[in-house]
Amino acid sequence: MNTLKSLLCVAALTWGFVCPTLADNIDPANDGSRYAYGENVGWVNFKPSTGPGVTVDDVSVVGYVWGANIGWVNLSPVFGGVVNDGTGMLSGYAYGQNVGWINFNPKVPGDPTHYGVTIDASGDFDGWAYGENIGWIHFRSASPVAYKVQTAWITDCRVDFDDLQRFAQTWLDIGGPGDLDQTLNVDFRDYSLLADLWLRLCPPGWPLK
Ligand SMILES: [Ca+2]
Repeated sequence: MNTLKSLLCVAALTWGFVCPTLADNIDPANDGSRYAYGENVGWVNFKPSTGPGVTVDDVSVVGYVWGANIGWVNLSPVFGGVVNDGTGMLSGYAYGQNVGWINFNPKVPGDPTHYGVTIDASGDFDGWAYGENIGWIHFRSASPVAYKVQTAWITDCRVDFDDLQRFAQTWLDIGGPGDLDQTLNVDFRDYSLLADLWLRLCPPGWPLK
C-alpha cells in the first residue's frame, strides 16, 4: 500500500498535483477517523491532505497535524516529541509555532485520573492532550458530535498466557519483573494483580511484556 502511495506521489509530482500523504497510518478505513477537537482550537486533523501525514509505531508518533485555527503542529520536534510506550500509552510533547508545547500526558495536581492520550486494541485514540496556550484537546467523543482518531497501528500487548508463563518463571524471586507490587518478593499478591489485569491491555511500563 505504501509502495502504491509512493508511486501515486511520484505521478502526482510529475503532473503537478499535490502530493498525497506518505506512509501515514491514520484513518486506515478512510471513514473520517482523523479529528481531535479542542474548544479553543476547533478541529485538529491527523490526516491532512498535504504534508507527510502522521505515523504511529511502537515507540513514537511522528509527523504533522493541521488545525485551521492553529496551523501545523509537529508531533516529533527535535526536542520533545510524542512517545508511545508500546502499549498505546502516549506521552511527551508536540510543538506548534503558533501554539507552543502540547503535552500528550497531562497531569492534574492531586488528581490520579489518567487524562493522557491512549490508543486501544482497535487503534482508536482516546483521552486528552493539553497546551498551556490552547487548553484541552479531546481525542474521542460520542456526543453531541462523534469523532475520533484511528490508526492502523494496534497494540498487541495484552495480559495473557505469555505473561503468565513469564510470571511463573519469576515465582518466589526477590524482585524482578514478576514483582508487580514492588515488595521485593513474587508471591500471591502479585499473582492477584496479574489476575485482575487478565486479558486487558498492558498497563504503562508493563514489566512482563
Ligand atoms: Ca511482590
